[in-house]
Amino acid sequence: MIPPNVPARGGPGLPQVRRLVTEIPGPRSRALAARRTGAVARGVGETLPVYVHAAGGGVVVDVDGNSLIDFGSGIAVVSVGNAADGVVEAVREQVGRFTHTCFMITPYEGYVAVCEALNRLTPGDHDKRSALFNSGAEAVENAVKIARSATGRDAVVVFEHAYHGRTNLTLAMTAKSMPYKAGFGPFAPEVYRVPLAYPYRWPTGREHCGEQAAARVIELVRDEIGAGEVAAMVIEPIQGEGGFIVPGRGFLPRLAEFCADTGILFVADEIQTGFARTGTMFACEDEGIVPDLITTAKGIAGGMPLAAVTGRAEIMDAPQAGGLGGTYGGNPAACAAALAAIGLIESADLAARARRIGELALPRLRALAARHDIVGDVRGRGAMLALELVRGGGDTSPDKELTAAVAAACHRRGLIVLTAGTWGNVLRLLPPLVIDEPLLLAGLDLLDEAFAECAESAASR
Ligand code: PLZ
Repeated sequence: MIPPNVPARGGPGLPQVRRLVTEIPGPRSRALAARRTGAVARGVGETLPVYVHAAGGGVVVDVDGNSLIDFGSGIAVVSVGNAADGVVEAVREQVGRFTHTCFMITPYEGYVAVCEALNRLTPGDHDKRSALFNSGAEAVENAVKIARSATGRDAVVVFEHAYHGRTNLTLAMTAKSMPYKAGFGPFAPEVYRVPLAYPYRWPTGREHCGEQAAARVIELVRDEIGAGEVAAMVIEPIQGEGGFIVPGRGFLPRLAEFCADTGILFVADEIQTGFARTGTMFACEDEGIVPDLITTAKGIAGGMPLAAVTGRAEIMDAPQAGGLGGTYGGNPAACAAALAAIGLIESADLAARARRIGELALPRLRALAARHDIVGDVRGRGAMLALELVRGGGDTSPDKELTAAVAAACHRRGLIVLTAGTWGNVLRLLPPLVIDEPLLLAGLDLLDEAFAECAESAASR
């Protein structure tokens, strides 16, 4: 049943405005939350318990008829907008013909076409191959399988603050204990964690961070792990869940060069950064990196579950026939959605929109930081932006409680924002790339208000 005050359908036709008609969450959402408690396992997290009725462009409309501004995109997924017209039509057309056959049993064109698109769009003009999966974690797992098969080596190098997923191997690769890893071990072996070039917290300052961190990583890999044991170095070109940390310049190129010299495969996890989010099709293009393998998901398919591994043909073709796959990987509806979403990203030049979002938002965020010393760092690129919150008054210790309070103050005002970071002290902004400029600016105004409210109480503690 469609509740009163809510539109029948979502998509870009929804009024692009914030409109609050009840408190947040409203009564219908609260009733659903009560049902959830009795039905859904506690371990499945929740950021903002407004139950969604429809969404599109830059808004999410809840079951009470509130229209919220979306600075989360379902964690960087609906970059082309929720229920984008082309995506919805493509999925409808596909599921009207067939919903599933399993690509490994009787294949279909959509899967091949998505692989062709990935091979064309990912960095490097060498010969490439791709394989499709359902989730980001599954893509990362398969990248490791492929790297091990191609190199005959076991070890995997990952970084501080990394996030690669929640399956057993990817949890071993993920850094953060609470809530991701605690109680879920033992984890897969042969995963080694090394330092990340984290400019804001680099002991000798930002300037030499990239170079010094790379030197330290190389030393650890060469002397302690043993470069000849390492199949892959897996890195997010800008860390996602770890707090939108943009590695110090020079870090990625130096590591890519070291990997090339030592036969280690350089794997870019672009699951969160990919598909125009940071202002280029892939974030590693910013420093001219050409990864051996690249993992993608999220923004690839406008909200349908799809993920991929793409890479050098000789590496991708190393595993034996039948060694890669899964019942649903590259499901036809997800492939149809991906082809439509990729079409929109290219035809509407959403990379340029992402850069524009950064140009509009970064000065606003810097001004916010100038007003409130609890904002320790402003960072990000394109439409992947974050504020790192600290105690203030010269104390740069992370302030998780304050971050939660600011997020809650945004939520009460009808602005969906997410948090991130190993210490939970990063507020991150991931608007859909199609968001209207007035709506983006309205959201930034709400962020200012939320900070004004919370900074007062922070100052009085
Ligand atoms: N690699 C870089 O960002 C997913 C996870 C949210 P899946 N990030 C959001 C949560 O709390 O579970 C992610 C990522 C990077 C891998 C993944 C994993 O992708 O599709 O969630 O499996």
